[in-house]
Amino acid sequence: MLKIWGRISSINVRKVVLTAQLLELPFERIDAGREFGLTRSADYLARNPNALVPTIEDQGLVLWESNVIVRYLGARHGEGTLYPRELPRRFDAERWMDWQQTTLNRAGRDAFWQLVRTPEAQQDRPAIEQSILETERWLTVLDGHLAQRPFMAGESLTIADIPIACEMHRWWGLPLVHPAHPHLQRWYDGIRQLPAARGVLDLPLS
Ligand SMILES: N[C@@H](CCC(=O)N[C@@H](CS)C(=O)NCC(=O)O)C(=O)O
Repeated sequence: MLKIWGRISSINVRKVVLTAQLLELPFERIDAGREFGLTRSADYLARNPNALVPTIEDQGLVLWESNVIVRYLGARHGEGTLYPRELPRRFDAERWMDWQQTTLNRAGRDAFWQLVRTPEAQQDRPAIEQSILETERWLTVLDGHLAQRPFMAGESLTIADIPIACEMHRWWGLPLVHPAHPHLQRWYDGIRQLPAARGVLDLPLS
């Protein structure tokens, strides 16, 4: 059975759990990271020398890097559905996954860490404001993209939607006044209502 190491409070672990649930794969999740420790044990380091979560083991294959795990699970268990067969569509999806990690996540990190994981008296307001400014720029890009198509890479849900849905769960969970992005909201609501999103996109942030 697929094994997933990582605490569910991590956005990167949530991506993997959401993928497994969308693919209806049986899996075992082992809490690891932050308050759960384990990531510095010799066993864990042998699987993931970064001492970070998530890590998976599937049919003897050990993998880390959340978006790579999403790609792998899609390729192995969801070819033609979550993982597009046609190269133009597949790489369209791939592009948005890299964009999530390099652009959207980077923009939103400071606001998340400051507002959720930093005591109020120590919060860095200018860093929060900058993070909001940058993120809103990218949410406008997403809203325009989703005004033209139902899902990130076209007509149906693919691997591209997973990291971005997890990112939106985290961003829209922040105690901020959020400007409206109607197309992005419509897309996110559709994913959040899927049975596979339970225990992932309905969790409070911590
Ligand atoms: N690029 C990696 C980042 C992994 C990462 O930074 N994981 C964080 C949680 S989101 C972590 O392990 N933090 C330390 C901990 O939880 O102990 C991925 O996408 O998997």
